[in-house]
Formats: sequence, C-alpha cells, structure tokens
Amino acid sequence: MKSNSIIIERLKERLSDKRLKIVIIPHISPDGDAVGSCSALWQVFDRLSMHCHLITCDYIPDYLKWLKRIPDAISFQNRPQECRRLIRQADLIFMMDHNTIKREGDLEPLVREFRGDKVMIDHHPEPDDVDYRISDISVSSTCELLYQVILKIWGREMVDRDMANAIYSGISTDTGGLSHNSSCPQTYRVIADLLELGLDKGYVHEQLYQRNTLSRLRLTGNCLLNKLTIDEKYPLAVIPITLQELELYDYKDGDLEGLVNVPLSIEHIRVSVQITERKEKVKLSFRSKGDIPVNLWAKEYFNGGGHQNAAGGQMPLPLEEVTKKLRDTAEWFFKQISDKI
Ligand SMILES: [Mn+2]
Repeated sequence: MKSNSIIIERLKERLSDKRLKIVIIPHISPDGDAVGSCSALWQVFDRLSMHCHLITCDYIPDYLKWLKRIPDAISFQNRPQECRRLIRQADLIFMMDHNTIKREGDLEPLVREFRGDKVMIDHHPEPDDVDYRISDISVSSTCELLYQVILKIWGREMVDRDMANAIYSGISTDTGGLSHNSSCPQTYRVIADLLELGLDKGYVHEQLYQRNTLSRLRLTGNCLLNKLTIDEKYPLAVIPITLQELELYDYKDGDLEGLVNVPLSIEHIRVSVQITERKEKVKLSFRSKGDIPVNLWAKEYFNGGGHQNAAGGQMPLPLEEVTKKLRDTAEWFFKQISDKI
C-alpha cells in the first residue's frame, strides 16, 4: 500500500485539472465489484462536474442496474463508433477491477492504442504495468480499495448514500456476503464508515440477493437436482450446464450468481466448479474452502486465473470436452495441493 500512496498522490495532482475527459471501463462480464466501483467513481466525477463516460465491452447484468449512473453505461456491442470516439478523445482511462487490458474483451485493441494515461484500481495478482497502478491484493475488493483512494484524494465528505451503496455492493458480492476473503479488520472499518455515511444495507441486500424470478429458481433447482455431481476420488463438486438448459429456463445474466458456492456447504467438499456453456465458449467458475488455491488450476489448464478461493477460466471447446478435461486434470491439481487436504 506504500507505493500505492505515492501513486495516489500523483493521481490526485493529475485529477486537479477539472477539464480532463475521463472514460471508466470494467472487466468483461462485469460483476458486483466491477460495476459497484464504476458507479461510485462516476458519481465522484459527477460531483466534481467532470466529463466522464462508462464504457463496457459487453453488457451489465440486470441485477446491477439499480446502481446510480449504471443505466447510462455505453456498450461497445450497441454503439461501437461512439465508444471508439470517446476512447480516442479521452485523457484518462480508469480500468476497474481488472489487472490487464486482456480482460476488456472487444475494447482491448482500442485501449491498447490509447495514448493518454491509464489508471488501474484493482486487487488481482500480477497486474500489468500502467501509468497509474493502484493495486492491492490484500483488500476484499476493488470497491474497498476505491474507498481508500476516494478518502485520500477527495476526503470523506465526497461520499454520500448512493456512493456508499455502490461501494458496499462490491465488498459484499466479492466476499460472498462477507463469507470469504473478508477476514481483514479493515474491511469492517470501511463498512462501519459507509454505514455512518448513509449506506442503506438492507436496501442493497434486497437489490442484490432477494430478487428472484420463477425461471431463475427453476434453473437453480435443476442444476442442483440433475446436474451437480460429486467426484469419487477427490473432494470436488462439478456442475456442468448446457446452453440448451439456459435457454429453457430463460437465463439472464446474474441468474447463476452464487450457485457455484452452494456445493461447498457439503461437509467434505473443498472445491466446486461450475462449467457453463455459452454461445462461443465454455466458462468455468472455481471456488474453494480454506487455503486451496483454485486459481492455480484455472491458470494451468483453463486460460484463467483469479484469487485463491475464487477463480475463473474459459475454453473454446464443447462442454463435454471441458468437463472431461476438468476430470482428467483433477489428479494433477489435487496432487499439487495434497499437503492441504
Ligand atoms: Mn473484484
């Protein structure tokens, strides 16, 4: 955090020019932490009357659209020319909740060509080198880190209720409702502070976790009843989901949020993997209990990575082949971590 302090000081100076044109970009398939941090940061620039746009390479899921300013985000899929122009004309790009431009999907080539300054605010390991890199893997979430940045640059009085709601959304979703990656006392000091600043915790929980549809419940039910399998040799649960099933249950982004965590509640299960077939690729979500580093598995075999207890990957192969690959490489993975189980 020490080197971050110096960078935050430099950034503060850079941002003292109120005429700057700013673009904020979350990672591909944005989650609560990415969208929460983008919402809070945009609100800051609104309060300063600074020129700012939020650009996504794909789409923001419906369950996060209640966050302030988020409905105004521009998707490259809908308005590519406008996104190109805004990025070309920007002075600063904020990369939120990702450690590399490679996680910006179709925006990657545009951001690579961009000649202005890039600011990264993120908590993933091994971050790319950018002009202003504010990175801390010890925090619960990018939102927690962003809160520290806001305090240092603009002070506590900058934060109002909507901003606190956005920041808390990222902390809550990235920690599975404060269950994992949330043992640091500082996280709770930030939450206490947010409560004092007007955070409406009940409202945020209702928006994030209590908005089911019948089709979502049926999809979840089907996955747990018919798709979940337990490995015979290893403490591993696997849920493969076909595109056909997603269509059958009228899948919307966010409908499977949290499902991968459920098998971890089975007593001996230590690792849970959800394998979801999408139109062009198959996505994998890895979760684990304790000190089992599932990011190792995701990185070694599934073009992915992430955190110790929560990682992701993707493969351009059919679902059955990815599932087979997971089973075939399980022996390798559990051998790597044999001292931990
Ligand atoms: Mn995050």
